[in-house]
Amino acid sequence: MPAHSAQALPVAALPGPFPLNPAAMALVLIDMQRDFLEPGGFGESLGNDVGMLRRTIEPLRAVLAATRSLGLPVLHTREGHLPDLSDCPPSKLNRGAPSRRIGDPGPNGRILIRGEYGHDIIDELAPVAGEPVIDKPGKGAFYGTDFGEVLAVAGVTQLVVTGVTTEVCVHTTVREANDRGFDCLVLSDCVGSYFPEFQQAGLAMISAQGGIFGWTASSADYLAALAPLGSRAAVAR
Ligand code: C5J
Repeated sequence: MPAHSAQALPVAALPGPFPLNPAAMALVLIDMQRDFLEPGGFGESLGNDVGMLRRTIEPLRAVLAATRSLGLPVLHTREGHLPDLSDCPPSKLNRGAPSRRIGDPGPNGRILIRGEYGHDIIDELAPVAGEPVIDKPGKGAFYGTDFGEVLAVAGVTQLVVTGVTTEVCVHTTVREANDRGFDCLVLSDCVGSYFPEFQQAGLAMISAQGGIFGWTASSADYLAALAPLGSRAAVAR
C-alpha cells in the first residue's frame, strides 16, 4: 500500500482552517456506550431522551470507516467504574435524583459498571483489533487513565474528537487535551447532547475567541480534507 508523507490537509473549520496532519492525528470516540445511547442506561436514568444522541451514529460511522481505511489511529473511551465502586467518588455516586444510580441493576446490567453490557460501546461503532479502548472513571479521558501515554507513544499531537456528550465528556476531554498542548478538532455532527441549547453553546465555546479550546468542523469537511489521500492507503507516521 502506498504511504503518504506528513503534509497538512486544511479542514474547513471554525474559527479558521484546521491544519490536519495525517502523521500526527488520531480519531477519538468518546463514550459511545449503550449506557448513554440506548434505553435503560445511565443517560435515561437521569431523565434524558437517548434518541437525542443517536443522530451522531451515522455520520460517525462514515468518519470511522474513512479513518480506518487510511490506517490512521482510532481510540475509544468508556466512562465507568469498577464493580466495587472503589473508583467512584461519593460526590458522583450520590449526586442528583436519578431513577437508577451508578451500580444499580438495570435492563443492560449494572449502570455504568465495567464489564456490563450497557457499559460497552454500541455495536455500530464497536472497536476493532488494535484500537485502544480507554476506560475512564471521570468525565475527561486523561483523568485516571493512560490516555496521555498512549497518545505520546503513537506520536499524536492532534485529536479529532467525536462522541457524547458534547458539554460533559467531550468538553472535559477537549479542555484537558488543550491544556496538555494538543490541537483538537471537534466534529460538530459527530458529537451529541441531550440538550439542543448545550450542543449549540458547547460547540460555540470551543471555537470562540480565536479557538480558545480548539476548532469545530462538520464531518463532511473532515472527509473532504482526507479525500486527496485516496482510500485504502497507509499513512506513514
Ligand atoms: C455524562 C458523558 N454525560 N460521557 N457522561 O455523564 O458525557
